[in-house]
Amino acid sequence: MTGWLTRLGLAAIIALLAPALSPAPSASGGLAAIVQDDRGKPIADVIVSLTSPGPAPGLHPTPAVIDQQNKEFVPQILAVPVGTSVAFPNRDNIRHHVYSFSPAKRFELPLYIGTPAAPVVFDKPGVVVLGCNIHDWMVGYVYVLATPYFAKTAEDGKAHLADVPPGAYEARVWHPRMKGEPEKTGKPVTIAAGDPGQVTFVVALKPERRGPQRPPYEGSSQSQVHDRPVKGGPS
Ligand SMILES: [Cu+2]
Repeated sequence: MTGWLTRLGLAAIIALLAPALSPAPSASGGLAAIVQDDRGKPIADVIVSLTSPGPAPGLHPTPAVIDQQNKEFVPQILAVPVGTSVAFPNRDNIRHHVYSFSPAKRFELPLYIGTPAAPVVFDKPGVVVLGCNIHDWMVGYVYVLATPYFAKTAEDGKAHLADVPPGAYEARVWHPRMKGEPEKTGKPVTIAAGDPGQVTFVVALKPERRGPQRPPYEGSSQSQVHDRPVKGGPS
């Protein structure tokens, strides 16, 4: 028993020391981004991304999750690299019916409780607007990027992009309610090893629409296919 405890203690000490013992990270840089409106108010949930004109960097997608919780998508805005599989577990005790008609990923997860059998693989860059066929107000976004370098701003409007190889990049921002195209937000930035660069974006958002809404169907005639089921009861 004592030996076991000693080993446990040793393991804990090693775990604590490991970050200090591990080799120094390879020379890479980072970028501190600040996103605010024209009055200097920070804007949260903005995706800041870096693209470079050079050879496409390797993407290392790791599985992600968007919950349905209290009849909302959580997180409401998720940025992922191309090739990411996203699971859509339903944490509510009512059924959801998640779908998207966006060109970057059309899919449908018919009425379900719990976790659908297969996650959805987001295999093309672009904005994927999520909806639920039962709950009109449920709207979410998967922003699929062809770059591994991106981050989402926190409540203070700040995002930090770490582990970016030094070089010349273009920084862009995206938010579902942003006025204008993300391509037009581009700012040239230079990432230097060990010296976090800084960039500030001033972004204008369209007013938030409250109340029941459906995600835009982007011109799809299929928008008529999903007639609303008759709503009844508390769902
Ligand atoms: Cu729903």
